[in-house]
Amino acid sequence: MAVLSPSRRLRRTVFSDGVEAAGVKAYTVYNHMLLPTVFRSVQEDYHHLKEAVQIWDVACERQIELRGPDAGRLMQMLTPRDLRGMLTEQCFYVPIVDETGGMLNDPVAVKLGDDHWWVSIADSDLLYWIKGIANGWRLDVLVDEPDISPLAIQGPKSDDLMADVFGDAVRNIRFFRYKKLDFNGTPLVIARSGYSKQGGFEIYVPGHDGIPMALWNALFEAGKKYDVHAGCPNLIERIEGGLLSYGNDMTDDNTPHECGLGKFCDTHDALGCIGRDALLRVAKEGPVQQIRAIDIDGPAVGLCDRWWDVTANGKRVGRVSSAAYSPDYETNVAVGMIRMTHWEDGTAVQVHTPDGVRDAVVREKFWK
Ligand code: THG
Repeated sequence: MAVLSPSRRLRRTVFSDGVEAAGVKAYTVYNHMLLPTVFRSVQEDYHHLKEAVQIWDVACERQIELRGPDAGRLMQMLTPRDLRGMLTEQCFYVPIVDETGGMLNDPVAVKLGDDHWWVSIADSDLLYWIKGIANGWRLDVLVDEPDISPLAIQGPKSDDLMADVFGDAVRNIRFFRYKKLDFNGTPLVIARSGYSKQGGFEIYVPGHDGIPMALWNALFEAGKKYDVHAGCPNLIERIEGGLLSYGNDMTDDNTPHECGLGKFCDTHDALGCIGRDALLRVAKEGPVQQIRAIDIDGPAVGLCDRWWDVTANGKRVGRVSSAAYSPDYETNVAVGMIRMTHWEDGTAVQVHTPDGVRDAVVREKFWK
């Protein structure tokens, strides 16, 4: 593929200077913003992520801020997950659905207070849907995209590195909780979360006063003894872990139940959720296709930049949307949407990759 032409529509991030100095080799575009995809190689980055600690520029996980007396009400209109028990200092992974129950995004919601939320979005223009609802319902809430950029610290040595910069208090942050901890006199929201299964944190970094690059540099300085490297969400590791990618693995054609996100839905109790009636209908019948792990035989497959048909006895039974060769599991790991006739663990299928048909096996569990 040819290179992308830079322009101001393809937004740089507050960490881009550091990412370039660290030798980024490839980017993708996510929420109209640069997202690194490779530093040394996808395989080298993968091994290092599982052994050490990495700093990720995930500024493209943009925040949508809801502020005002109706912020909580608006948040519940967006998702079938019941938010009533959610506390300040908690983060929730929340499917966002439209009036048909179709997935519009799968963000992390951060509750800063009853009247103050951040929605840390995946790759879709969710701001306009939320603004439309806020205005259409005449809600008393401000909706915008603040200058806040997540920086992820991921890998087994994350706790040690973060404790060196923020103190031992970081060690007590529980999964999907956050604390506000000081950096150079500014309190930063630091959550134990991130788009890998290797453990770590996400720091929500404000763009002002030189904080982003000062923090970036402080983390790299403290990280020398842990072999810290710049990294990014890793294709192989996230498929092994079954972390879904909106726009790749699911779209607005899919319900949360098809995506295996039924455990994040309490549709009956989510009063006010815009997709509630539609989801109550589909949840009663159950989905007829669902996200599955798929083990593809043979040598390393290429990048999946279009859906690959999945067939059985010549009949289409699904599609693969993400795939990569896993060095640790010595097979091609993949994510796909599979019809219920073939979604049982161990079902043999064929995957139609651009360089030929491969034998494959449907799995009920992901690798990690
Ligand atoms: N962190 C933050 N914002 C994000 C992402 C993130 N926005 C974009 C994208 N990632 C949103 N998608 C996901 C997908 C999976 C998870 C988080 C965001 C995730 N899932 C865990 C799992 O499936 O194992 C656990 C979820 C839970 O148990 O609550 O972490 O990564 N800030």
